[in-house]
Amino acid sequence: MEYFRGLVAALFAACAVFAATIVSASAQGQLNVYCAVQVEWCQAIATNFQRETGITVNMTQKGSGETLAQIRAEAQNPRGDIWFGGTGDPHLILAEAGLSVEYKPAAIGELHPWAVKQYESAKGRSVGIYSGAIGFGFNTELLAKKNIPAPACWADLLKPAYKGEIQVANPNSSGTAYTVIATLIQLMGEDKAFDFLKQMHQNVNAYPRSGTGPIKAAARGETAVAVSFVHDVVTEKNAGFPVDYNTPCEGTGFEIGSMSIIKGARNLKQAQRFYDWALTPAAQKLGFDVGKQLQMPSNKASPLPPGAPDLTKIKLIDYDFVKYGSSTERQRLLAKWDSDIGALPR
Ligand code: S7P
Repeated sequence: MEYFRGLVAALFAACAVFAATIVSASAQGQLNVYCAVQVEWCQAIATNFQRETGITVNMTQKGSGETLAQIRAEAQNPRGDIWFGGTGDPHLILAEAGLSVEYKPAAIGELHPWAVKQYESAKGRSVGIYSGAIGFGFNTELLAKKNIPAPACWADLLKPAYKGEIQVANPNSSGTAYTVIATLIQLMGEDKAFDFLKQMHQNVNAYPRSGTGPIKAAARGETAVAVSFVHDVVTEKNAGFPVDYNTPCEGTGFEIGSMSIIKGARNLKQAQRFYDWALTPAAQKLGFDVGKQLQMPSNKASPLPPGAPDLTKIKLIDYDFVKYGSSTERQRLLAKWDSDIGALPR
């Protein structure tokens, strides 16, 4: 009987703790995060933020172009509270459309100038969380087997040796691929850039949906060359795949991976708390810790992850984020890509 009483008391105590946990979790509220980095990193921010704050995180992972399209489609009835990650241009488009809200993060004074530039370009409606450069990833074993040199310059991608050997993502869904197009235009001028893309089309075997699709395909030996962010190449290399990268000899573009609070966010306070948290060095380590993600973090106190491409050693163009982050320019270029490149036979 004594044993039975003890058991009942223990059960009551456990129920009370459980109920208190639920009350405290719901008291902290919830947060709906749209996440455009790789899924391991997305899961880590959800788990860690939830553990540290008691705020329940619901996370959806998608590419940059797809996230922009979703937020636009939901504008009358927003379901997301915050957009974390993805290339900076679509975040600027969101800001220009008035679909994100101003917020001055506590850490603004601790950020690299490029991250603050994103904040200023968006008139306070977005901020840089990381940066990375475009380059060429390649499968070293496949290239050796086929006796093809690793591409070192944009011009190399047009050579007959690469026929059917290259992948680059579709710019409609992928922020990475849009960055590639904007980069080529800034390097060569628009007409030459589209001529280049037309010629390169002869060598392209697929335009996957996701920006990391091409380098994952190269890692698996399904394509020899991937045009992608070079940090994504190192991630595959660290996972043991025979890949390496070069950055283009003519110069290359880069991203300011960004974050924005969605207009009409139902959980605004929680979104602001996440915004501040995501800019701390402790949170900025998570991408590397869990998914070996190797972007350059935006907080000056966050160290460059070991093995990450050093942007100061890459020939970067003076990327015009405002121009290529304007919705008219983006829509015009995507329509042109669809008609001039996407519609070409293969
Ligand atoms: O892996 C991380 C990363 O390269 O992915 C983001 C990218 O925009 C999302 O993929 P999409 O190209 O499919 O949009 C980059 O911001 C990030 O560095």
